[in-house]
Amino acid sequence: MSLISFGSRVFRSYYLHVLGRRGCSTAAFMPESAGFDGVSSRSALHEFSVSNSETFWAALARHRLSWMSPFHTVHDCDLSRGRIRWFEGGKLNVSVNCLDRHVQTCPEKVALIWEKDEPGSEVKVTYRQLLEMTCRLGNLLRRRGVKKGDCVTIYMPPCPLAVASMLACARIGAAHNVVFAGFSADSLSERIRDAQSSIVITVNQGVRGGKLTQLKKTVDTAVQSCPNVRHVFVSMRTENPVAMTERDVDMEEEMLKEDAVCEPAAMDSEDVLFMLYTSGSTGKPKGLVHTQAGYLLYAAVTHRYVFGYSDGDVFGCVADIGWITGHSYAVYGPLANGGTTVLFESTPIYPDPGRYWEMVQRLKINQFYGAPTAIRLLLKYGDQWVQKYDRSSLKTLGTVGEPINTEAWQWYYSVVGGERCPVVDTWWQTETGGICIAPRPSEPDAEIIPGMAMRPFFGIKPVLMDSKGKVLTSNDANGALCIAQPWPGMARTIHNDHERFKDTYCQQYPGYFSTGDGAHRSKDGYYQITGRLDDVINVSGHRIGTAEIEDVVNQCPEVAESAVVGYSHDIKGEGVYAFAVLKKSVEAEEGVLSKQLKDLVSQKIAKYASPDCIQFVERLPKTRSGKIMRRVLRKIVEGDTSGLGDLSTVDDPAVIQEIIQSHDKHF
Ligand code: 6R9
Repeated sequence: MSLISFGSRVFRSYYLHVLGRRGCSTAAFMPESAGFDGVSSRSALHEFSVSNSETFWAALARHRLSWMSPFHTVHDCDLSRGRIRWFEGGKLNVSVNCLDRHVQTCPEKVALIWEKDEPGSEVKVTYRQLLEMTCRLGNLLRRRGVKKGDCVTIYMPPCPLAVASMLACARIGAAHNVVFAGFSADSLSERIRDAQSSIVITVNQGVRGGKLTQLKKTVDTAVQSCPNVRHVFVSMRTENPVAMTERDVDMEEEMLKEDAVCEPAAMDSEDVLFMLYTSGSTGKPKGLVHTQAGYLLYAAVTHRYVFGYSDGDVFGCVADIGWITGHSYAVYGPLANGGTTVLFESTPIYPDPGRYWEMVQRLKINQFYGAPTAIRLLLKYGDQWVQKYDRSSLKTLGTVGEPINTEAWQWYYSVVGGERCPVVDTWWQTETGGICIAPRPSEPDAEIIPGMAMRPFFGIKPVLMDSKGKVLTSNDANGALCIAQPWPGMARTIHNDHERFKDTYCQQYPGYFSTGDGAHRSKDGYYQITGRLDDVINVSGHRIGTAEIEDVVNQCPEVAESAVVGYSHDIKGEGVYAFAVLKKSVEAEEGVLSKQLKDLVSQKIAKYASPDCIQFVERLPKTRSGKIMRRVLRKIVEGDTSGLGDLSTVDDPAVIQEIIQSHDKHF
């Protein structure tokens, strides 16, 4: 029998417990707001939250978090200097908030459902079990010399021991640095060195889509150039042995020797909780730093209100824990709320394209949160893969990571959700810590426009800037999306590079947090993200978002997905170049289809937006988190294939070669 802890040595008896007992209280809609004068609607509450942010956030922080000592200052921020501090004076422990307080009220409630690669082999872990794993691991880390303020690197796929590792760091006051377990040895080693970790936690092998990956071997290679690494903790995901050295620690065996009780460290609100590396516009990845109280509070309240999460629900976020979405909505938000959260180890098409919906049926998932890229992929395979399964448990469908085109949105809403579930297109970033713009919360039947993130979350005040850095005050406007005042979940700095943090986020529009994204505010004041600003094309002086063109191209029934980039054009400044992937089994004459697509764009947007060139490709280059790498496509179009830039995040480098070859042949 396979167990919570890999390799079946630890916690065998836990499986004997009856799981899923309820009995935790159900909170009414934001009960904290009862004390806010004159607040009777969602929009009044939003208005209150931005105009009285101290009162608003203080009430939530007191209500939602358990403190060891109370904070004395709600916030002390100066965005222009990149100074962001929340809940100073307060002390708390994040693992106590995510575990101990729920163990007190409902110890046998399921905290984690580990959806392993093989369907039907899920493993459930209760709050009591997860606390015990966390404590044993916390004690082991302490014994191996990890102190408050150190940073532990975690290189693991989604699994209970990965979550326990994150929480064990939080328990003893160490920061964690989760590196997506698909990164290469070079990328891992760069991140370990930058984070100055002396401990790395990994598994012997990963299992994904029926294939094994040699994670321990990758760590072995990576740490060769990390002289600070003293120990590598290895847990056994599979039965296959791996070579162990003096430096390596058999994690599960050592955990058994540790006490199951571990004193939580009293942390200041602004102590570091974790860092997470993400790519910027330059080559070097940046380690964004999140701190304790503000991050946890923001993850918890956005999780509860954006998705309408209630006690007893099963939350299914399929993002990997190596990304911010996995941190905030597979781990911290749901656990802070005492929820049941799914850890998804597999892929959307393993063993077949029905995987998500079969899982929804089997685990009775109530909120499903995934990426548009996966929706577009599944849409290609047809409705039958969805309709085979009972999806009546679903209440809310979420998307994140990139703009969702209308066709994918409609398919998600109609076919997956049977027109019953609101689709929440959630906009946010590693930098923002949690969701900032989303259709919900709002009055239950408030409108949701396909492909629009719609409404700012409580405490978020979005503004659009014009090219001169002036705030655009009217509606029906396009501009650079900034956020006008700090919120608790925002990143505090870039590890070891506060200057870069200030330059990138605080100084472009002094006094505002600059997101790097473009957005449209509709006539009715709703927000739509148009894509990274570096993905906006200027054609003959007209600004056009690549996402807008893609949206139209994707509406063509033959097209599965597309990517549009700008390239330098003698006359127009920039031309429009589209890459299109056709649906399986489509047999169309490329010349005819190309003309059809160009006409469609002229018709739906404007003639200037019509692609100058359309290249049909088998696949698009993507990062491992599923983002299309338009930067690389732009270089290919411009013939600059020797300077493709940082490719460390590319999922499959062969795709790039395929596209270069077909580009050279045809254009
Ligand atoms: C959470 C996450 C952030 C960038 C962000 C934006 C894009 C995310 C989006 C979206 C349109 C949405 N993005 N959500 N674009 N609509 N709903 O993805 O974090 O990996 O840091 O990426 O992703 O461009 O700036 P991260």
